[in-house]
Amino acid sequence: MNKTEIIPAGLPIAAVERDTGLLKDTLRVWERRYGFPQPLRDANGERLYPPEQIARLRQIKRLIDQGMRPGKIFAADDATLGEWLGKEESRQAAPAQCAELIALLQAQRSEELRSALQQNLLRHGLQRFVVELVAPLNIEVGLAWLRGEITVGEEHLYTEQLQNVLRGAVHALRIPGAQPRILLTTLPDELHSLGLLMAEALLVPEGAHCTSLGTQTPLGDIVSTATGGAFDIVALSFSPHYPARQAWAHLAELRRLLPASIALWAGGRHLCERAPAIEGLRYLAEIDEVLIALEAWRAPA
Ligand code: B12
Repeated sequence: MNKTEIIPAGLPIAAVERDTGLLKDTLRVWERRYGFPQPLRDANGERLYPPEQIARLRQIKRLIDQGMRPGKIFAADDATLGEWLGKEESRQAAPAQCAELIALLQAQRSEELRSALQQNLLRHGLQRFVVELVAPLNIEVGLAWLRGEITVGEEHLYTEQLQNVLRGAVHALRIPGAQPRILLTTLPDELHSLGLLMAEALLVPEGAHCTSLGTQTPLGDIVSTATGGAFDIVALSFSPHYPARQAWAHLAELRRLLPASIALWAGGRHLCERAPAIEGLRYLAEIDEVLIALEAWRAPA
């Protein structure tokens, strides 16, 4: 949000539905059943949700996505909720640098953030930087947003600085005539773009040619670009925000439209559980699995 805008007391129900992914009906039922959320009312009597209630709703949605019952969640206090959320995301302890980098982000010291990222990249090398620092850092940034410790604006700032650093490094490593030719993008409604750049940063040092279309490419355009540009592989990225069922349906359709000679890779941890097997489609749960997929593609049949 622009800092000069007047900040309203809260958001209307439709905006809360968009932000949290919780249906309007669910919000109203919870209000009756659990006494939360407790929206304010505007001059016309319409519900207005204050930011701190929206922050808590996001946390509740995360836990429900993990299979926890609403009754159990609503009975918990803030500390317990925080504990559950911390456990769920931090599969392994985040590297020590994450806290320092997030502090720079919170202070909006973007130049220092960029230079700290750059130093880490030089220290570890591009591929290790992506796998060992950027992947856990993304999770920490997402959690900080969830806890209301950073704003969406700061999330954008983070993405911009990281993109600058990664793009610079990838650009310096490109070689002409590299093989295979890999086309990277996301489907419409998927705005998260870092997965594309992270995959590129792992693939280009291995001598692959990568072209990224950025986010939100319609299926038809993916097919025409992949065939017209003589690509060998189409690689897509899905954030946890993208509904898995929707992804599987679009992937089946895309697989049907693409020539069999073009491989299709779908990156996204949450797509891999209970995923329908589709011939000619490879699911990749973690970012470094792209290297295994590349090796398999290159191996003689
Ligand atoms: C930066 C960011 C944003 C930026 C994106 C800017 C940009 N240009 O990319 C902005 C501010 C726009 C944004 C918006 C939103 N975001 Co956001 N965002 C993030 C953040 C911090 C990083 C996302 C990212 O790109 N990660 C990089 C990828 C690679 O990491 P990953 O998704 O964890 O992927 C892993 C695997 O799935 C796999 N993988 C993924 N892609 C690929 C691709 C290949 C080829 C391979 C091999 C593997 C692979 O590898 C990764 C780890 O090894 C995450 C936090 C997080 N935990 O990721 C939240 C997060 C994804 N966002 C979230 C939400 C809720 C939103 C918004 C709804 C609200 C908001 N924050 O404003 C909107 C929705 C936008 C939309 N319609 O898509 C939630 C999603 C929760 C959920 N389960 O639904 C997260 C998880 C934050 C959180 N902790 O709640 N976001």
